[in-house]
Amino acid sequence: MKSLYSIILIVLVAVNFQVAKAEDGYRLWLRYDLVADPGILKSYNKLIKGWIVEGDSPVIQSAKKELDKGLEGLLGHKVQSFTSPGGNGLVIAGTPSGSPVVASLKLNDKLAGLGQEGYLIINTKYRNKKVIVIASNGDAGVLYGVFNFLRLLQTNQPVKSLSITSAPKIKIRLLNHWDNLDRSVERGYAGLSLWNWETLPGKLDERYTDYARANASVGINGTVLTNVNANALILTKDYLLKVAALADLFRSYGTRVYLTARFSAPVEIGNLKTADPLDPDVIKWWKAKADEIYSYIPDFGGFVVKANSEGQPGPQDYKRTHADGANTLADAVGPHGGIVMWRAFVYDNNVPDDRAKQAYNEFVPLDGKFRDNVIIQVKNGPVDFQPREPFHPLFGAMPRTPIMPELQITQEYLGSSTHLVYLAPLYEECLKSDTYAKGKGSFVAKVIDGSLDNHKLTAIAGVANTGDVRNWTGHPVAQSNWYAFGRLAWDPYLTSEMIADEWIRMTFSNNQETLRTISRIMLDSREAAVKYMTPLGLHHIMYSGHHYGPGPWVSRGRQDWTSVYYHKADEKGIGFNRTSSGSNAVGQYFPPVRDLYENIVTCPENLLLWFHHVPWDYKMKSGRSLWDELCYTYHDGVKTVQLMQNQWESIKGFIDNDRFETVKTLLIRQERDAKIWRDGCILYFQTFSKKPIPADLEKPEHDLDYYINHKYTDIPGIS
Ligand code: GCV
Repeated sequence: MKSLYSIILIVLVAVNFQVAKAEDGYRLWLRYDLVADPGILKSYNKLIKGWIVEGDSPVIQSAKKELDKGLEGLLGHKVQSFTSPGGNGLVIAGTPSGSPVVASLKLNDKLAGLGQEGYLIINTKYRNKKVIVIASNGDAGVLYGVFNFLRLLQTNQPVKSLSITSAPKIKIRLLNHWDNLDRSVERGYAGLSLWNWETLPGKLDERYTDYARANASVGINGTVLTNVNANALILTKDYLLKVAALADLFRSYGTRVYLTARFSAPVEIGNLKTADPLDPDVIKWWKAKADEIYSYIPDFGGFVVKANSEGQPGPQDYKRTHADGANTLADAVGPHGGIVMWRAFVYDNNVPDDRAKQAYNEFVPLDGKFRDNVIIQVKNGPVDFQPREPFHPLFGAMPRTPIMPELQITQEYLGSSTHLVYLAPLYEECLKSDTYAKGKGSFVAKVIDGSLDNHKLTAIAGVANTGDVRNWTGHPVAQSNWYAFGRLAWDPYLTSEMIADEWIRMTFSNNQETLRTISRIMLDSREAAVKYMTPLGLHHIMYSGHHYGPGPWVSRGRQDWTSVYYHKADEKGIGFNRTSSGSNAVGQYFPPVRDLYENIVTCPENLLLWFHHVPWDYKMKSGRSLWDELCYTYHDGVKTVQLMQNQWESIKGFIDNDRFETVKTLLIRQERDAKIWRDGCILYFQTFSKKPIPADLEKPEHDLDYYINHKYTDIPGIS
């Protein structure tokens, strides 16, 4: 018996070593390695004998290439392509208008309502032969269907009786790159910008194609190439020709290009004396600029604009409203089919009101005043991409204006590319929040997919975490945030668990134990980060420059950029009173959300200090005092990171050594820096609470000064 066990063990180890190949992360989740399970591989090889993709458009060419490459890798041999169907086991992909074979299948009824990007994947018969059909009304849908089909194989799903229909719930699904023309990336932690402006338009790096493939594989259909802190030069001819070269390439993957527009461009590059959006010359200039852009890029998507925010120019410089500004640009791109995404991330230190309230105050009175091709881009929460925020009160509050969410994929406030933090739970928390704008069930997801207020223009943006490092995102697991954003943009009703499951299978392994372990780590990681950084509703208490480490003591400079403005710790307690007796930010939410937050008893404890200034002795639901709860929660966060390390260790040998070691090393750093957050914050807040750290908790290794003066030497993006 004992020897039987040994044989089984040897076989298992051998199988695992076979999959544990060298891996640098470049292939992302599109690895297409041979299906490891022999039974599953056999069943796929039995069902898939060849493929036929009819149509000549560049997007269909991309679909062909992907299917060819994917099948060869996954099935372990070149899978024949056919020009006409004959035998069993063909994968047929195309549109009724571009593919006579697909047309003859008479799928029009089934395809109705799926639009140009939706698709179906079914097992059916063609001239009495068993086939798998991937069909769409549009070429992009065929490409998305091909990626979905390959995902089924990558994740080892049965493909014998498929009946899949899928269509995006949100029309425009974008990455926003905060990339500068000198290739630095604002809040980027993965090297330089992907866009090599010096070598464009002549040289088209292979990375551009792989970037487009990765986006298309999750249904991202647009990319904003430049930083919202915009440089007007991008709108000059030389740069536009470079942009056009990228647009030509991305087009073959169904991806449109967008740019950020600097509001003062008419002055900076147009030699006008003003950028007043109602000035006739300015209006003329934007129209001419739009005509020029469309002459190079016929399917240019439009502009994103950050105006009158953090020092950026805007219409208010001329005593005009955000609507005046947005409409002038919208009128310029509108005739060409372009849109304007106007950001609501506006706040001003000179405005005495709570920063969290300012966007709502500014934008709600403008509801209904924007052109039809304007959409308001709103961050998920009212402050700024914090580890946890309540949903932004603008969701649901402007029923006559399309609203799109802006999520952050790059981990500006969540440990950059050093901490393992899977962000899908953060995105999901926002999307599934009930705004009650039209009664129960008015989820943020319904606001943004247009169903709540019947809007046709729908969009979603994610601030990219990509750069030119070999594995694209720095931390190997940060790739999952790019993936998760795309999947949720396609369908905001998916769950974090489902998305993690797919991503892990494609990126690491289909082995059940490995899958369970990595999934557990990922799903717990966001809450862990919240706990060791900003528990119980604390926010904006990071170091002021780099945002990586703690800085609750930051009190100098512009007050809405300090930490003391947000935590308001004093001898009595801690937290920002945003109830009706304080800033009344709660008043911006619809009842009963407003009442829920207003009342300290019903306010969720994970947002308590966001909405309330709470006495140190306040009794929490656990029975502990607020002070003790704060200490325990900080410690829980660090403990979870320690657990994550042990869990990660348990998959050694079950995945490739390269990525195993990279993540292991980063988790050690994450634990070290989570302790810095924990101990720095506890020691600082203790100067107000004057209470002891609970006896059973580990004591800080250093004194407060150490944490205040701490410098990081090994964190990307910080020097
Ligand atoms: C692009 C925060 C970030 C800035 C960013 C800004 C924005 O303030 O720290 O780097 O600027 O948000 O979203 O406009």
